[in-house]
Amino acid sequence: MKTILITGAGGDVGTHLRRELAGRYRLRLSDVKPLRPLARGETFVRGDVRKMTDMLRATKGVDAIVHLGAWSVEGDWETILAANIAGTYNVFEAARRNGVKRILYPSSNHAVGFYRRDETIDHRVYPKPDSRYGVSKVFGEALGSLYADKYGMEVFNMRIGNVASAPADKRRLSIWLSPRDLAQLVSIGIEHPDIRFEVVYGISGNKRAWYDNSNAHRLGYRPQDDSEPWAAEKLAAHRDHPDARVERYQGGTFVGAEFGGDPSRPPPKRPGATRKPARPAGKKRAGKTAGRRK
Ligand code: 15L
Repeated sequence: MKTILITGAGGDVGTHLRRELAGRYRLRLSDVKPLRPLARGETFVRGDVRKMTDMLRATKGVDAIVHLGAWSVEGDWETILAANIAGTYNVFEAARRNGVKRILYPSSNHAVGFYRRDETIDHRVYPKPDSRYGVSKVFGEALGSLYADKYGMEVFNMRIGNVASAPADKRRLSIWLSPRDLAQLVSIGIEHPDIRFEVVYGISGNKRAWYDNSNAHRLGYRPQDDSEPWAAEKLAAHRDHPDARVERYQGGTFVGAEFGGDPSRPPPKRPGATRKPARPAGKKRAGKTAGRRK
């Protein structure tokens, strides 16, 4: 049985993952605060991602790492720098030094949050982060790319939408990821024999998705859930945000926060996104033209 390190295991996503992966892997849980009680098959190692020595200890002897330990929303620069930039570097570098090849990196929808909701984007689009938090996720993807190309690490980037037992609101109907679909995606990231560097979207099979998740499907992902059963309820409860940008862009409130641009000016066009309705049958999907990996 493989031993999997989960950093930041005490957070929301880690808590879902522990439950879903129980019995399938030996789980080494790491967090800044002790986690109690531990289930069978779990061990705990106290670890702060901001400290290289902690990460060297935590990553020793594991088969793969799910690196969840981070600041998980927008934050001031010092917080993002320490937890998400330095923290992610520490985990990749500690893994490299300990000979751990495979890292599952939970990127975020906020790495591409400045794409509009009437666009469908795939895994090859140019990043358009909507926040310092989103920038830190782009950094993590870039670091993974470097470690894959330079050191032969196997890096599986999941641009996660929102993990919850049910979609929280209208926006999350498009980006919801159920815990069991999260576990399926993570298992693919751990087990797939041909991972070098991949980007997939961490969403369930949502009818209202803004993403073309064909790369995840290519790797065998078959989501079991769809947010649609909650659609009527969430749409009825929805009230448009007073800031139109929050409704226009995929990143929602992360986009509106601290906005300093001219809202009447359209954002620069980047290759790789199509406006809905989706392309006519037979035409190439968005994202096949820019310098991308696949
Ligand atoms: C994320 O990346 C965050 O970690 C999570 O807290 C949510 O804000 C989620 O995105 C979202 O966009 O709903």
